[in-house]
Amino acid sequence: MTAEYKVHGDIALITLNNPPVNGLGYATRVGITEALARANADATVKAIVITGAGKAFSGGADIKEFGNPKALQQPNLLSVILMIENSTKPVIAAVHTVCMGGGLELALACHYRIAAPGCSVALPEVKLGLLPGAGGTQRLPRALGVEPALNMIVSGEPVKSEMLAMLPGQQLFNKMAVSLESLRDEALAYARSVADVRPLPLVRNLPCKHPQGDAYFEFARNMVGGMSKNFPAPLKCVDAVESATKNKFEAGVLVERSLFINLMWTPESRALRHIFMAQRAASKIPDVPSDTPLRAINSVAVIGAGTMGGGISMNFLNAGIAVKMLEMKQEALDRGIATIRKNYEAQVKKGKLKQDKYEQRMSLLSTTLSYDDLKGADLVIEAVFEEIGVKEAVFKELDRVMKPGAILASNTSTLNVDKIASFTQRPQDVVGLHFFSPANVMKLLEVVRGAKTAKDVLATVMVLAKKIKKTAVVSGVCDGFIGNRMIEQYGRQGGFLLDEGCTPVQVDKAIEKFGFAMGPFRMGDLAGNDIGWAIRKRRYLEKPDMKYSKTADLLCEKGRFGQKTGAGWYDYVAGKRDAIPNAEVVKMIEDHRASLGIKPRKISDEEIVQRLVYSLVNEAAHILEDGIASKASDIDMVYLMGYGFPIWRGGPMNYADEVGLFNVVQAMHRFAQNPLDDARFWQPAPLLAKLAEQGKTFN
Ligand code: T1G
Repeated sequence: MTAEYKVHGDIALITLNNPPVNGLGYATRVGITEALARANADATVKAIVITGAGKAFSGGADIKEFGNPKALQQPNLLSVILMIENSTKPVIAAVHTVCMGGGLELALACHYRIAAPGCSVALPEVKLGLLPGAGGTQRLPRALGVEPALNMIVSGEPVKSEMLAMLPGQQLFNKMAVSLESLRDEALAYARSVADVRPLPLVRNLPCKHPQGDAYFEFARNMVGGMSKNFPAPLKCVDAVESATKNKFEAGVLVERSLFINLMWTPESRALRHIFMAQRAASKIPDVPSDTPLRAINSVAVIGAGTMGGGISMNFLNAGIAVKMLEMKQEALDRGIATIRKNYEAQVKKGKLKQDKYEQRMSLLSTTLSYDDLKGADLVIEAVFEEIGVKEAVFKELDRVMKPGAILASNTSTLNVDKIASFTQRPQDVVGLHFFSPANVMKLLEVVRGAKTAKDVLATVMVLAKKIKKTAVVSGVCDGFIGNRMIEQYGRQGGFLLDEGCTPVQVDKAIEKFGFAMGPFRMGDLAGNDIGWAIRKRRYLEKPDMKYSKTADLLCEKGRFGQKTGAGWYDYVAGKRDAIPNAEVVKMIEDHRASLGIKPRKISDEEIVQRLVYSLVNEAAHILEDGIASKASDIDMVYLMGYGFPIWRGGPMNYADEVGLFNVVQAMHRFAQNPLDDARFWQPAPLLAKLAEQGKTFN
């Protein structure tokens, strides 16, 4: 039953019960209307309380229903809300834990609201590229005041109930309960106390004005417009709230409705809703049951106190998990600790971290020069030099000292995790945890599943990833896992584009206009061109017939490794990150092109973007075929969280779906005609060709 009904004396109690967050899906909406009708028909009932079972009052409309007719099936949320407002008996919302989106809109339609302290109250629709579509933009300003309401609607951020109850003149909460535990009984008592009060108060009848209306909303538009480039919803939120101050309630609701419906069909909203579901889907591994018992992780060991080791350690310290860092030499340990301190002190200086929190985190960090000190750790992560011989030595030692059941993880970004596991007697305990640099900042974590990695190890690291605020995506074992395997093709296209007539600036600008944080050449300069150089040397020894541009090698032969050498594809001034185009590099590209007998041609930004992005899509389709990734949305999460793909486009696979796979395949056929490109690569992956032919999508 998704809306339980029980009468306590003369008060009817309706309890929403649609786990996990009492989403207001169709069945729940029907349940509410039936319960309301029953309460209104029962003469012994004097008032009605609505509350939520479990860990939410309500998380809002059921996002899983969006885009399908069920979301609009009567009774839709608007009808439920009207039924509450038209009830002949007072309806009291007893809110707790989570009261968001449509859940808050439902509460706002009630005649009274009582809240438990600690309840997260929000209208987060803007984070889905929407705006509150069931009266929230019209009622919240009336209940809370225009400015606090607009701030909540434009940010989508939750505010604690007790904070809102303190706002002067607020009429959102008529009463604060003493506690979560006493909320229900207090709500029943409060209902009795207002049962005979007439007229029934309605939020819609409250005034909604702002003393400096036009000036305030102009200011709001300038602020919001500046922060929401590429996202249409925030400015529409301003329009909707402004309409509440300028129109009667009924007219304002119509404005809200039309804005909401229009936003629902924007590609940006589809992308954000896709990301919301993709983020949660990533933690589900098809063949690992959700109730798999987890291994306890109370202490972590990190091998290597370099940039990666230090960054990785910080993630666990931030989550309150003790870390023991091991190095070969004391000065390496000292350097590592100093770097961690510097990072935290910078956060304290910016006011992002309290001094006592910083000290508490540092108290969880210890160091050692001896493997024997690690044996008690529940998880050990090696972040040593990216060379298989070094990994072998480390894992042989770990196999010797670590207690049975400890998880042995490698932070390798390109080496074979099965090979690494074979250095131990316990391959079932070995897994790849590929953090992205800077490891304490980047949200993405590729969890590399070895052939023998145990299911409880996977389940454990997926839950741990959430605890250290990472978005974890499971990858199978292949060269480059998911992200780096795709970026190889992206980088190859970048090289071909230079050989065919582009400059680094033109390629970077085109893809940055598309929305990438950085184009391939600025990114190479940031990461270090020598890293790609070393990978190309190894990789193209293994695949001698793989076609690729030698331009990047020529650049590295000049020692132009990027920001770390003050010069790469661009020049850099010490202490600044501005990428300054360099005429010699352009000349080097032109000379190389001439040496190949290539006549440069003008290449459009559209072709640049399509070749860069569709190379990701085609390689991703192969990754899906090879079972390296289990779902297309996982690949989107990798590229959104780890490679700067524009959020408002939802990831490469979502973007390809938006363009239409038929059109992607057509473009690939064109690229395959280009003799300077790699025609073999541009053969659409069979999965992509099949989906395109069937008019289907990846997601
Ligand atoms: N609809 C459907 N499923 C939802 C959901 C929702 N609104 N919110 C959460 N879930 C699922 C989620 O997919 C996951 O499922 C599980 O609940 C736990 O979520 C007209 C149109 C509520 C703060 O945007 O912010 O109302 O993975 O892992 O960390 O104006 O979920 O277990 O299968 O995030 O404790 C507006 C979105 C909707 C709220 C809980 N509401 N949700 O966080 O758990 S639009 C939102 C959240 C709307 C009206 C409009 C969070 C949470 P699974 P979780 P959590």
